[in-house]
Amino acid sequence: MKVLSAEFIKSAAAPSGYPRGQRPEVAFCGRSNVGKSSLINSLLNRRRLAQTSKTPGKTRTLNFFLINEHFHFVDLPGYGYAKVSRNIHESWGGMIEQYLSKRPLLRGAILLIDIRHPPTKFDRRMKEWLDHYGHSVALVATKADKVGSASRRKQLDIIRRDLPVLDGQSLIAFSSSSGLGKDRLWAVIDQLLSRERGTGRKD
Ligand SMILES: Nc1nc2c(ncn2[C@@H]2O[C@H](COP(=O)(O)OP(=O)(O)OP(=O)(O)O)[C@@H](O)[C@H]2O)c(=O)[nH]1
Ligand SMILES: [Mg+2]
Repeated sequence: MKVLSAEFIKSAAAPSGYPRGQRPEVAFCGRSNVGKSSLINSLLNRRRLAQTSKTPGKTRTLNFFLINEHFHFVDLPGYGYAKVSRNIHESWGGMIEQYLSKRPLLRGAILLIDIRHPPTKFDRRMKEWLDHYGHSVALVATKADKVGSASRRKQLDIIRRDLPVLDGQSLIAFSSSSGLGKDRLWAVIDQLLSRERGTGRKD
């Protein structure tokens, strides 16, 4: 995919704030600090379009980006970060769930897992939930620059087994710092975007 234009459109906490129109969307989800916003910047060749931080909990609402005037990327708030209050945590969960369950324009969800750690119960629950609702899902193992190639293979096997990654779902080792996995992930996103609306979805 050649990125000709990429811009931040809006932030939203509820469906009334989602962008209007019929542009297809791809959403990025995963634990706080796993690298969702960094991955979006890396895919779009922009350093600071999506805001990133060393501290988990940076992205707190749904952030919509318009790419090539044609489709949206949706940067979702992270889940599973223990230090936010229970209340906030629940409202984040609600925000993510509401979006993922009620957005007909959603063509696919990219679920990010940190390559250095086995999937958590939150990751497994998220994956189960996405599969249950019949979403097209692709898995990305982030921060691949932080492990050597032997360990990378081993960790990918663990993720594939524990999540689990089903037949037909991609699992891509990715690094926002080195660009590893970028072309493969764009190919997957291209495919998701070219699909007809709502194939296989259970609403
Ligand atoms: N080495 C390395 N660091 C990364 C990579 N991706 C993200 N990081 C770092 O991980 C931290 C978190 O990145 P973010 O992109 O803000 O993570 P996020 O998933 O958007 O986090 P929330 O918005 O809190 O949910 C930042 O310090 C990034 O620089 C990567 O591929 N390699
Ligand atoms: Mg973020």
